[in-house]
Amino acid sequence: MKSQDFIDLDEKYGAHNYHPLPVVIANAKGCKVTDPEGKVYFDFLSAYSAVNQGHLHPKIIKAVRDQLNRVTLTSRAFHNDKMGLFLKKLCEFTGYENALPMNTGAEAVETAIKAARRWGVEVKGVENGKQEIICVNDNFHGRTIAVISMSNDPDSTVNYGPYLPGFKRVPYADADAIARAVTPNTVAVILEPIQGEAGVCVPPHGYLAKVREICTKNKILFILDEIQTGFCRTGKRFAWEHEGARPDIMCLGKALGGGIMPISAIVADHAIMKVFTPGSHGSTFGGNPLACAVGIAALEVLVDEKLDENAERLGKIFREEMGKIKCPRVKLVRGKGLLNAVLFEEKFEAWNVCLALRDAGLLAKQTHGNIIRFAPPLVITEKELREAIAIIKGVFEKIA
Ligand code: IF1
Repeated sequence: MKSQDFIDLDEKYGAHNYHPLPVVIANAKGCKVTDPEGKVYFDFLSAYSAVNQGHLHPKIIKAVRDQLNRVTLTSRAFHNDKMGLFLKKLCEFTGYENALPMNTGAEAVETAIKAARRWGVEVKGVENGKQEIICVNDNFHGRTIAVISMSNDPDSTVNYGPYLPGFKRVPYADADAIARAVTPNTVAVILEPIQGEAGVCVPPHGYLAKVREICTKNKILFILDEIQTGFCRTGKRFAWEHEGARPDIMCLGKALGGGIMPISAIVADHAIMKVFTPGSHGSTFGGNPLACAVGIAALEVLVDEKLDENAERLGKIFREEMGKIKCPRVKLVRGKGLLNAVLFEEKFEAWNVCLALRDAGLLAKQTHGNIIRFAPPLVITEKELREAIAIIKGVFEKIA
């Protein structure tokens, strides 16, 4: 079968809830993927930062194989001999006292919302049903009904009502707007330290620290969605570290699964996590031994290979070299670490650029029409990165 045959199958049998770049991936290794015809591409999307450790990392694959010979699923009705080790590792990696494992990013966000609402009643003293959570414009936290109730993106919200009440939305990167939105019923503020889907929007330095301060002053939980920015992507283990603005709850996902399977979690200290009591929350698959074996290896790879330092160093090179490319349609290159985006002028259709990049051997995806996100696996070497930049340069300099 050829690429087109696979695309036709998706079109015929799938729901049409995506419009993918016409390319089929059949194999992958490290920062490269291969199509059924054998053409090799740089992967500059990394499954939206879920493969920070690179495709098929040997250490993570070994952990999977070993665990497959033992046990894969127990449910939480029983203990298993992997979950505790995973939670310990995750707590040590993040610097929090407790972790609660789920599967997808959206579930981690749901878990954080539930934790905050309970904490609001049981610790802060808000009347149940009156809890308010402040979120920000252009957020992306996932696809569930609760989560899209925070969104102002018509693509992900239209005709899915009724939406969940209890959210108040304010402009992003405006700490004063958050302060103004606070009421005695506010239990939490939730935001992304860098907005991924919005086009890699980096807020001005100091924003996160100010939000942290507002939350502390008003006894409000500061929740950061580090699902896309976390696990070394921005040059630190977590993006909040750039400002020392430690959140009360972190939502984690994507790269926690090492590119193998969906694994998510929230982390928080005991004073917050204690609101969960037996039966109050859970998941059939959350904390399963296969996921935990993967998670342990995924975290070890980040530490052993110093992927934070690699992202920091190569990110600087990337932005510097991209800045040198002569393309009058490019307005701005922005990002942190290896989470970067190129902004073309307003109304520019970047889809054709992504097609040209594909033909030249590099996969990237546009967002909002005129923005292309560049986020390779963090295991990419400087030599590979420079090869990739040469490909991008070749394509960009041909744009009329
Ligand atoms: C898709 C976007 C990126 C996320 C943050 C939670 C989640 C995500 C900050 C939910 C997920 C994914 C979802 C994926 C595409 C991708 C995405 F374009 F949709 F917005 F990365 F920018 N918080 N982001 O970025 O995690 O439940 O999906 O595990 O196709 O929806 P999930």
